[in-house]
Amino acid sequence: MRGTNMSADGNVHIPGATSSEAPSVAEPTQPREPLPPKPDQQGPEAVSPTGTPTGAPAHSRAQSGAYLSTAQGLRLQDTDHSLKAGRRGPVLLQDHHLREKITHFDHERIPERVVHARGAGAHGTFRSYGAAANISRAGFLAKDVETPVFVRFSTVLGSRGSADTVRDTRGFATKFYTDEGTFDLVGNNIPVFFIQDGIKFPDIIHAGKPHPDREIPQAQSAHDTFWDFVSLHTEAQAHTMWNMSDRALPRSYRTMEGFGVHTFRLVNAEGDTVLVKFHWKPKQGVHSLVWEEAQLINGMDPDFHRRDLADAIESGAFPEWELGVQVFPDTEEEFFEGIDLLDPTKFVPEELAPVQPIGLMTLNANPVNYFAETEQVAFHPGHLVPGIDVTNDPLLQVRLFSYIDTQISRLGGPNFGQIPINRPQAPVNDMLRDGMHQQAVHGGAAPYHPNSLDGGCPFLAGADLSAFVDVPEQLAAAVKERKSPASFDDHFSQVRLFFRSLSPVEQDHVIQAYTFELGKCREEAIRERQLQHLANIDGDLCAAVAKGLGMPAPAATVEVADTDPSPALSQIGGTWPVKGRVVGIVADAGSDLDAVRAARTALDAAGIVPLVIAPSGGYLGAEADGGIPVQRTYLTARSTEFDAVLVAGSADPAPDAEQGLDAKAGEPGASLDPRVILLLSESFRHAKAIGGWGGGAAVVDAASIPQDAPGVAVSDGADGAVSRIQELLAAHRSWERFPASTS
Ligand code: HDE
Repeated sequence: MRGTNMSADGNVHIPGATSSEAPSVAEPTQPREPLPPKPDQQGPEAVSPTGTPTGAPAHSRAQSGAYLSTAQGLRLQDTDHSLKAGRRGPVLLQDHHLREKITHFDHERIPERVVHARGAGAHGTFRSYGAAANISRAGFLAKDVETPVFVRFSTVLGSRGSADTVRDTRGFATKFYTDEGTFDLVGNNIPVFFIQDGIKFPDIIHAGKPHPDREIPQAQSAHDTFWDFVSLHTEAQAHTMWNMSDRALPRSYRTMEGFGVHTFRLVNAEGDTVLVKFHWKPKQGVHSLVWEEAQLINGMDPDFHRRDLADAIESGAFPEWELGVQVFPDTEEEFFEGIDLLDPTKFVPEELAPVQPIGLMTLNANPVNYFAETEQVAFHPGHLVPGIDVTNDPLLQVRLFSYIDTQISRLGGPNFGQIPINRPQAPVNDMLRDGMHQQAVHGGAAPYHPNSLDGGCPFLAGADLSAFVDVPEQLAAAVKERKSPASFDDHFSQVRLFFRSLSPVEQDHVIQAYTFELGKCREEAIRERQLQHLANIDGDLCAAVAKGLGMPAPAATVEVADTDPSPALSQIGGTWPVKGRVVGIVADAGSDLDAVRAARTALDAAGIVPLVIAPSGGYLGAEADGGIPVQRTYLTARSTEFDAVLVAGSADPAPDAEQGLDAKAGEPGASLDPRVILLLSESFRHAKAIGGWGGGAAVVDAASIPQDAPGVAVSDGADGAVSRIQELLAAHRSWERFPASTS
């Protein structure tokens, strides 16, 4: 196959194919049916608007026919000229094709989500281990049951077109299409939330969104209104600290944990209940970007996370998460080890309640159409199934009002559940009727209950027939008032716990993040107010941030309880699978091409994507003789795209290195290409693995990278460097390269 997706010498697959067939240079003129979806793609299951299997292939909803038509199926002979009164005359109102085409175009946009507007989705399956079958009667949690899922990951603050790698919380929303109805687990990648009561959600979001006058900054928390609110509103300090940590800069959606945040109530077949917190544990490990890298990516590839997810699935590196639960006794006070389970600003350390795995989710197909699936998917925490119920967490309670409501304005009416991606895969017989965009054709005369005219249908089921039965709950005698329980008043102890549980390098990142964000606030009063909270959380943290801001560090004003650290909160110190990571190989015509070829094959075999970076595009070596296709040139490559870099060439300046047209170009006569030096120095700074052989050693030296530095693997041959680079990748980064200031 031609092109840079497939090498001429083998089967190394480079993801990112644009369509299911490689295009020809000449415009095709032979009529034919639309191309099928790409092999990695899958549409929503082909069920009817009321959940009945149609037996049709999922792709049956795509368009068919070889000829261009109107929306009514009328074939067209011309779509490039409007119907005019004379070639130089005005356009005629009569032009039905023009009016249909333009009118539809004018209405292509729908309102973006008010939060979580930017996202990426994927299809997959969830296979239950059966480990939760004794605590929940949910059918999809029984042993070995497989349930189709659709997941949408998102940022919170940015608009739909904003960049992926901003500092922010990520949404992690999963739709389980179970036989008993759809269950939505609408979580985040951070286990705590900014507010304890949903009535404040508009306040925190208004504070985080761009300023209302200039509408800046986009997708950022580093501005005055955000810090104004969180510093006046101390319950936000917990989530704010998580947002200042590496968790807010995930390397990939694939390397994020997910959390249901709230406590849920599970009920089993006997009616026994437990309280649980849901966790998604990525098999790929929890990994993050470093701040400078994240900022560079926002310019180099604002779609970084979206692309990474799609590429991984296309490459067969299917992302996997284990669903797990922390289980707590369902006691009257709803506390566990002194932690109020109804307070969503608190988490339960895993050392106190281990996460018990209950199933495995695998994402194995990309959507066919972004708008139809990822944009139109509608989640709702109130989409529950028998065996899973809500608690009285006041944040969750308000969410139960919000999510249906928002879909009505976003998706244009109350029938959003009939949009293909939202259709349940269980029979729907709901007595809800009519409304905008109704797609069902309801039969019968009596959409009410009870009736005799439709033979009494639909009937009510009991728990034995999978009906949802609200868990009866005894409520204590209480006063109606706008107040929170006293246990919600501790706003600092878990923030301290979180900070003190991190490794020194992670603590450094937190300090740098606070310093950066507060440094971007214009108002000194806000910085001062936030520093006071940091003083109450941790004196060393406060002192380090104050130093960076050039302000005095205040003394603590609040007594905060010390708790044991939770080592499980640190992301550093393990090894993880390397499938789906990206390695750049710098090579040129003078490189040992057999060694480059062998390195590509070895990396590909390990599930790693090898991208060859060369002075110019095309092939290294003659294409006809099995030349190696080049995926990036020195001009188009940037370190941010790679998890590790191998240097297999001399990095002589490329033909365009001295033209001065590119800010990265160097001085005339330089002995090495400045873009390669930049690539290596950035990779080194971002604690990425660097390897090389042959001429590579000299290039590493020229980039002022000590060959004996941690995470640098220069060896005589390709084999050694390639295997060492895989070991280094498994640890994600070589953090030990730089001493942490807090160690
Ligand atoms: Fe959401 N949230 N939220 N939220 N949320 C929405 O619903 C809302 C909260 C979360 O990929 C909206 O369909 C309120 C917590 C995710 O489509 C909206 C409150 C958590 C997504 C809404 C919260 C979340 C949303 C916007 C406080 C983590 C994206 C569009 C009471 C557990 C889902 C939409 C997707 C989306 C309201 C708090 C997670 C406006 C009122 C806590 C992952 O309904």
